[in-house]
Amino acid sequence: MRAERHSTLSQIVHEVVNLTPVFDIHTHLFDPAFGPLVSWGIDELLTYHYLIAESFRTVSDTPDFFWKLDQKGQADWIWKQLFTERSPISEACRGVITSLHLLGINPRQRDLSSIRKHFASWTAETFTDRVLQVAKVRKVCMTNLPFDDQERPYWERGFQRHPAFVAALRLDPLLLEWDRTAPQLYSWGYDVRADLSGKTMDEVRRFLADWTLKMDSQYCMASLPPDWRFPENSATNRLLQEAVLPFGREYNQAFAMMIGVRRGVNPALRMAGDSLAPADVPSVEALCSAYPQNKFLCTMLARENQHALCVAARKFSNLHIFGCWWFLNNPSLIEESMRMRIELLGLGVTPQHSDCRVMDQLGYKWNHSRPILAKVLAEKYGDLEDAGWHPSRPEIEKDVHALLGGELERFIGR
Ligand code: RAT
Ligand code: ZN
Repeated sequence: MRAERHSTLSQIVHEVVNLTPVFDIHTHLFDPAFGPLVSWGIDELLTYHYLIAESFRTVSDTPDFFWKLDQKGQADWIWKQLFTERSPISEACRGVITSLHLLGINPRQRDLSSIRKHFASWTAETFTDRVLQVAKVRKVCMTNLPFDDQERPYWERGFQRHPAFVAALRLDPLLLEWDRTAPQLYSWGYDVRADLSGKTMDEVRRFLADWTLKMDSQYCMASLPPDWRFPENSATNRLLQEAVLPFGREYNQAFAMMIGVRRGVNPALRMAGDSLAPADVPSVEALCSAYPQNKFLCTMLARENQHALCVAARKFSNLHIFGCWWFLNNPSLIEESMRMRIELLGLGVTPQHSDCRVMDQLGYKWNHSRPILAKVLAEKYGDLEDAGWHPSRPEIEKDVHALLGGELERFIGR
């Protein structure tokens, strides 16, 4: 009887998790209106930086030869190294296979040129709509960089926005490379100074407000190195405290922190050369405590930080934690962290985001994460049932909606 009840409940949970549309709160995807900046198709999938890093595990050469190839040549080489000379068993490799499968492309022949032909009939627009439908993603948050010379002109000109794509204002250059960013802001008409004196902070706030309105940004964000500390006297913290946080309070914009990346640990791998280290959770707690009127989102890259970060979120209602980021986006670690977060935080968390860079990846990332969420939730609802609480389907639907982006929308007030 108990086993039967659990299996019906588990079936309902799996169904609901599979059907609930997701708000994917952090990606590097672009609205199709960004034309050439939109990344999709098999060559982009194969040259994803996760796969570049893995492909160099298979050879002892330095990567120089690889960077001289055009993208098709790079994709051919990665396909050979990771898909034909050995089985594509890693999570990122499996992702390529799942992405193809979800698009109805059978990769069994192991023939890259015939796979390429399947993509020829799509445009960025039709492909985007197809992927959103297959992945059951209702809303995608981009990562938008006004400092980027390719991206900025689209915002300045304006464009017809796709209803599923929303923006997030990325601030890494502002917070981490002020020396280089100050002249750029100055040349755009903001009266800022390299030494942060004079009207600098007012002008940075004006810049943030202008771009938030231009993009209709949902929140602003930065990725911070593991050695970021708060409080501490640094240009990063001054800009944060005197510009970003006052702006956030005035415009009701949460500040998202992605902490723990060590950029360029192996520069020869270029974008694939970043690594990680444990970050400092007490700094996040100190920030949340010092600025109770600000809202903070946070994810950390190191597995070692996940427990303390959950505890921090229990202490500060202005802190919302999210995602299994990058090196944590693997089934074993996703399961561990989802279980821990739900046990410690209930539904007040966004357990996953995709971090997709290539449109096709939306299918695989959610296809791989949903069953894990369903497994963990089925277990938790089963335990609840044993304790005498019988969750109804509408209640489960409401909970899953919260976990798949709804709670984040509530938290940021959008
Ligand atoms: O996961 C990634 O693709 C990384 O390259 C980073 O972009 C990271 O997600 C970030 O937003 O900094
Ligand atoms: Zn990212």
